[in-house]
Amino acid sequence: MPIDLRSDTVTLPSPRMREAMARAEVGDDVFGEDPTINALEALVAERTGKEAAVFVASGTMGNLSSLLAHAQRGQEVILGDESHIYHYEAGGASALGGLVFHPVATRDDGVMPVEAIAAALRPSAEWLAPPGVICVENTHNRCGGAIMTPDYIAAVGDLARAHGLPVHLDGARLFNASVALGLPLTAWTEHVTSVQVCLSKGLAAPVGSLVAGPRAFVARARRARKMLGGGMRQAGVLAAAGLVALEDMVDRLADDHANARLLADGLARLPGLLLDPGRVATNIIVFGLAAGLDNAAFVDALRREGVLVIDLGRGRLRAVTHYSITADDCRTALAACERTLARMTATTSPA
Ligand code: TLP
Repeated sequence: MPIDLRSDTVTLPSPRMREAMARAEVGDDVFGEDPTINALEALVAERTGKEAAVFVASGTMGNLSSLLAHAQRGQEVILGDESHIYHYEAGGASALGGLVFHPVATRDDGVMPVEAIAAALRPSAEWLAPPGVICVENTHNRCGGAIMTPDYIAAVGDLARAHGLPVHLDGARLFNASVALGLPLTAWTEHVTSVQVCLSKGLAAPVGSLVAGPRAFVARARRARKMLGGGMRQAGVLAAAGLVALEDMVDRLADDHANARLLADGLARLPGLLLDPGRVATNIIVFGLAAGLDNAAFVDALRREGVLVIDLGRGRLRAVTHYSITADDCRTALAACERTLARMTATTSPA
């Protein structure tokens, strides 16, 4: 078995999840009659301090349903130019919702300065696409799992309120931020209109995300979910795994963070590898290679050593710790990185 550091999405369901899935009480969720889904939605609404929540198939569907519920065709989605919605969600909001992405420059620490967001809000004029929603992401995937502080999210919330706009939080890994800072989800969610949280990343459930927010918004998100083909029937078998994820898997994210620290500190010491370990705050490590070393060649050579990482493009590589990665795996992966880099450096240096 390779040491798979490509993503925390590769996590397999725990034995307790599989048992819960087999035993789950189910019904037709499109009729609102699946008791396990209803329980999961109620629990996530409570944890996020929102009026209601809806279970969706994926983080992508959760974000898209949210954007469709917040904004009208021809309106702008103000979002980070390094955000997941902008890079990796197949342009769904534009293709399916007629929304216009307005990307805002993101700093290396994942923050879009509030002044930059403010500058992106176009004034009212018949020739300008008006803003419809502001999106933030926490933790920040492409910026190395960086945590956005509650104060920052509050400042974005204040700006949005002043302009009468909703804020959507892509909280695919909000549980990581919560465990890392020892704060409840509400420390962030109280400042935003809606939030999407994933059960299928570090929490290791096989499928599913939830969107939470005000009751009227969630009703619109449910309609959008249906329109996208995401109205599921006896999906309580999936929600059952999600309930176990929330019970068993949240606190243990601290282990993933400790393993990421171990790996990051080791990687930062390797010649040819570029990483500021001080930037690593949760379970994601984004790093680079010194000039002259090829990222794709590194990923390939490391795969042959039994360690998988991914190339994010633009000179960045990513390693993610999760439920099936132990501290020993991190030590083994480090040794493999060291050997790989030593070989690559030997072949690129002049004879
Ligand atoms: N991210 C995945 C994939 O992009 C490959 C990963 O491996 O990190 N928001 C954020 C911040 C995410 O990181 C992801 C998944 C999503 C949304 C989308 O979730 P899914 O994959 O469930 O649609």
